[in-house]
Amino acid sequence: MGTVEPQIAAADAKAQTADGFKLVIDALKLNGIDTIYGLPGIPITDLTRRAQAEGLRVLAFRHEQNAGYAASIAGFLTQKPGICLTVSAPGFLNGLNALAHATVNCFPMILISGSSEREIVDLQQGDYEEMDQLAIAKPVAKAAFRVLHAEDIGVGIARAIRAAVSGRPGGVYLDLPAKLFAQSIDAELGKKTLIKVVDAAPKQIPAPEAVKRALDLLRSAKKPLIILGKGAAYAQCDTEIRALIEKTGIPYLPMSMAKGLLPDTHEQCASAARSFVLPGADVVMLVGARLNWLLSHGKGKTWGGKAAKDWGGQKFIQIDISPQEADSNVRIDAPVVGDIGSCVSALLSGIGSNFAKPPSEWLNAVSEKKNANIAKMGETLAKNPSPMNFHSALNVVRDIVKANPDAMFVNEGANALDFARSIVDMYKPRKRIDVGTWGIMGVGMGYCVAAAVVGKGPVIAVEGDSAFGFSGMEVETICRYNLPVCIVIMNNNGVYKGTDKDPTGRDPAPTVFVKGARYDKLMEAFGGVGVNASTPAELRKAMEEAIRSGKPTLINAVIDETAGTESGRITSLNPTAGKKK
Ligand code: ADP
Ligand code: TPW
Ligand code: MG
Repeated sequence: MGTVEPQIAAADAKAQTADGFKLVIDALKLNGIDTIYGLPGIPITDLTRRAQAEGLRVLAFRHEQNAGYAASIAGFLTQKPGICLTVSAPGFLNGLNALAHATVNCFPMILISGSSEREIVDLQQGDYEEMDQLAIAKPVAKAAFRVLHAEDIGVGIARAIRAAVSGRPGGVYLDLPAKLFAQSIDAELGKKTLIKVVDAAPKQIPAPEAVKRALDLLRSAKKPLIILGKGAAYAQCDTEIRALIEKTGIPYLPMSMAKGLLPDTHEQCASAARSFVLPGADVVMLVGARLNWLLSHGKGKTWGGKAAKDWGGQKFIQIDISPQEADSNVRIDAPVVGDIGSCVSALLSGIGSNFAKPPSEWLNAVSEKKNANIAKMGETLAKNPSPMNFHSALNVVRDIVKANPDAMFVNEGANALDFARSIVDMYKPRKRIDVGTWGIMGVGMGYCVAAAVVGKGPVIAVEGDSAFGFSGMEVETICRYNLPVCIVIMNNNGVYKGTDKDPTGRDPAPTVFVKGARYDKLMEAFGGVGVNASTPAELRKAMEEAIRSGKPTLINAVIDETAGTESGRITSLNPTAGKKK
């Protein structure tokens, strides 16, 4: 027998080692992660290629922020951490916005960024894209880790997954320096270092006395109200939540991303009587919703308080996984800490089958108010003004969503958001995704990509023309992957309105854009379908065709530029010159 050919020996040796790239990919796969949202470049280009070769879906974006938003909402929709992959310094910073967004919204996400050489970064010797990314990520992440050695990749990914999805979900940063990827270790040894995370988001059972306290309070109520937040949507215990609402007979209010947990047309839905039920209720049960600005901090006139900072007379029950959430704005009389599935199940067993429905005076008053408001809205929607306004355009969207209840609905803008939220009914859980806790612009196209990839069905996006601009280039991504996304731009020539003027007459006003812009042409540039719609009939035809064909479509809906209001429905938060607080 001769000696082994040198090339074969080298190949054999190589076959028995695993490099950093492979270990990262294997660790993700081992934990059921099948999609990466990212943007390639040094040092992660090969990671994107090899992940694709190994069967992961790798969706490449035009800007990391949009990849990050996609990852964050994929986390919300699936309860698995959405993965965003970026290059170092600038790519990392572009992704960081989305990481902060994930943390603020309680979405599980992992931002994985390549980083430069530690020794050079730490001595600040000016490496390519040098930045201490770990330190920068920490304040906006739920947790942040760095892996320096190939044999620690398994632990690094396991810790990142656990941190992202356990307890209150959030954004996790994982720093992978360039040198890590090239490190090779024995393949068998490498395999043993990988961890398949067991029970990543353990159930958290509420204490029986907390459940009893909450039920006692609920039973004592004369005017009870339940508020469902996006935590309730995230928890994926839709049947239990529906049973809780229906067995108690209590009116409920869905926060925007909880719309559809029960159909918005449900008789107990009090959305159309919001300004009546909030100040009117005596006991309010919050299910996965924080008393932040979106609920006026639980106080002030919205809640029947005499002045802006006065508490109303309500008592609160709060179901939340975070033990620190209670009392963050007003007193919580009955906190129930645990995961929503376990908490709602515990409440349901306590309720049994003979819970006394709320007094009929309360229920009648709520439905009277609600019916009057719905009738009023019906009249407005039936009008057909020229040019088209938000109402007449959204009346069409409302019908299309009703006919396609499984479609994902993405929504951002100011007026484009506020009007759509109240006009477009949702019929199924986790179908509406929007600007979230920060009310940010820019989530639109990233959300569309993730919604199409995760939801596997049609996506309808209603976008303000300003909002769309933040992520508009991703229409190329939507066309490239041929996703069934129908984008409707509410084009009113600007931010809130298109009518502002520069008092000096020199420039366009800061809130206005090119008049009569044709966003539909942008879509055509990449092979998608572009339609300009000036009437509800044209809009309807184009949306129906988009849903039928499944082709990437952008409809430029021409909206009366005078129709909107400043800041949409949150005008009160907008400080204007000379305004007294
Ligand atoms: P919204 O904006 O819809 O009012 P928030 O984002 O303010 O909702 O609140 C969501 C809340 O839900 C957070 O306080 C979070 O801790 C909580 N939460 C998220 N997931 C769960 C879960 N699985 N079980 C219990 N609470 C959860
Ligand atoms: C990241 C401030 C809130 S709403 C909005 C801006 C710029 C755009 C409103 O115009 P649009 O909607 O989208 O055309 P419409 O229908 O009222 O005309 N930067 C970020 N987030 C926010 N929220 C802003 C700026 C803002
Ligand atoms: Mg606009």
